[in-house]
Formats: sequence, C-alpha cells, structure tokens
Amino acid sequence: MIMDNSSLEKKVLIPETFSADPSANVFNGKIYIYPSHDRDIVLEHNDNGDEYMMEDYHVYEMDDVNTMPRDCGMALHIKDIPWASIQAWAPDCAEKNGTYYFYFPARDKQGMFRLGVATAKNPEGPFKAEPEPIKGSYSIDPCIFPDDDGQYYLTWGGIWGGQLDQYRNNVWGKDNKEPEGDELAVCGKIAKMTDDMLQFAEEPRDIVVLDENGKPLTGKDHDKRYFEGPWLFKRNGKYYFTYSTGDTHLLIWTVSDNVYGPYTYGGVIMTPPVGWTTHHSICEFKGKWYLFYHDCIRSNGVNHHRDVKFQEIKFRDDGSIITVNP
Ligand code: FUB
Repeated sequence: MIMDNSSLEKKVLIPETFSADPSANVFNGKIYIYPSHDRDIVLEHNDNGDEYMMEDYHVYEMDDVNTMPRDCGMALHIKDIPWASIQAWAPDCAEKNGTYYFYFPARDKQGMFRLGVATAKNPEGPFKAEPEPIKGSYSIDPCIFPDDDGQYYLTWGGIWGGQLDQYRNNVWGKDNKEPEGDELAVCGKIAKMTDDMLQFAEEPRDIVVLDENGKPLTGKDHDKRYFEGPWLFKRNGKYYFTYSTGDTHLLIWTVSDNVYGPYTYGGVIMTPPVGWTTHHSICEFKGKWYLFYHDCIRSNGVNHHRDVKFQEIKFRDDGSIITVNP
C-alpha cells in the first residue's frame, strides 16, 4: 500500500495486532522492525509488569517510510527457547558477516529475566535460539549497537519488573531495590560482545549519566534517570545513549565521546505518550532520522495493548535533539 509519506507518521503501523517496543534497523536498504508482540488478553496492570505476557515475535519489513510494513511471519516462539519460561519482552537485531543475531529477554525457569540470542541467515528469521541465555546476563531490553570499527556492544536493563534494581555490580541481592533520594541512580548496562556475538566479552559495565553540572544522576531524578528501553546510536562521531524514564514516561537523550560513557544528560526526545510504558528506537534512513515508539491510543490506555508508530526527528547544528510530541 503506497501512501503519502506524512500520512504514515504517527499512524498505527501494525493494525492487525497489538505490538510494542519497536527496534527499527536498516538492513539491505529496508527498515526492519523488531517489536514485542502484545497479546489481546485481559490482565490487571501492576508495577511488576505481569500483564506483559508476550510469547512470540514477528518481524516487519518496510520498503520505505511511505509503505505499510509487511508481516514476515513468526520469527521466534517462546516454546522454542529451551531456557525460557514466560514473558518474551523487547528484542533487537544486528547483522554480522551475513548472519542476523536476534537478542531478546525472557524469564528463565526460575523466574529471573535473562538475555538470549537467536540466529538466522536473513533479517526476518525464523531465528534459532541458543540453548542457554548469555552467560552472566540479567534483566531486560537488549539493544545491540554496531560501532563503525566493527565492534558490537549490547546495552540493556530495566528496573522494577525488569529486575535491574535487584543487582549491584552484576550480582543479585534480595534486599537491593531502586535507590532513593541522593543515592546514585541505577545505571543501564553495557558489554562488548565476543566475535561470535553469542557472549559478553567483558564484565558488564554501568552506563553512568551525568546531569548538566557533571554530577551522576541520583534516585530522586525521576524525570532523567535510567529506567528501561535503552537505544544506542552514533551520529557525527558522538554516541547517543537514549532511554525511557519509566514512571515519568519520557524518552531521554544523553551524549558522550566514548561508547562506555560517562554520558551527559541532553534533554527530552519525546513527551509522554498515552500508556504507561515508553520504549523506542532511532534509525537513519535515506538521510533522515526516525523515532519508532509505541502508544496505547487505540486501546484507550490499556497498557499492554500498544501500537507501534514512528515520526521523523531533527537535530540542531549542535547535535541536540528537538523534542517531539507523540
Ligand atoms: O514490553 C514489555 C516491557 O515494557 C519492555 O521490555 C519495556 O521496555 C516496556 O516497554
């Protein structure tokens, strides 16, 4: 279906189902969207995210920003992930040497979130999952970032239901919880990947975000601190680490000269959409930059019935991002 370019922006891209957490990547001159697949079931909303009971993934191919995406079919089902039990949450995908690596989180048989990898020879799958999760992985929302030197980095993490706040220095502790007040905020995580893309090549590190005064963000910075949904990209030699602030429903950008950071808070990419969660990706396509995100307008605010949308975003000459409204 060919439509006027502007008419697809902010429109439901996948009307045949509910979908969320879109990771948009450009492969072979097309945009591939890797979303979570929200199920049309009735569940109560809670702070643990128990209503997000997703169990499979579909991949969507977009020839252009004025062409509705094509459903490429089932890419992976949780029953085919040997180590996983429930909740196949936000995924991402990268290509290396002709193989596509699909990263996803799910709860293991003990109920802890882990990160898994599945591979295919084409961007739409179907993907075959590795028998075990990535060693030493935990929490949710993997984003795989290919740097221009050929190195790949995984960033991830989500607090509350995503369990990241239960860890300190990569170790789980039953008494760990989200820092409050002037305690240092929990950070998103990053690790370089091994050459085969299947394991961490190093101990996961914190992605520290500094405020405008050069001070690390703290627990009280609810409108700036990391919550979930990381997306890392590079533009004009600068790394942008972007994410959701969760309970304040913002998408935030931060910037650094170094992939590991520290990153400095930049501002808001997008003001709160309808619905509790905010989760996005950013990709460059044919010289323009696009923000993929989701909202719950069609379901009248049912938090786990979300719709993937996109709109163009623009940068100022100094590299800052102009805030958009959903
Ligand atoms: O879709 C389930 C979870 O909701 C994601 O993993 C989070 O980022 C939030 O969007």
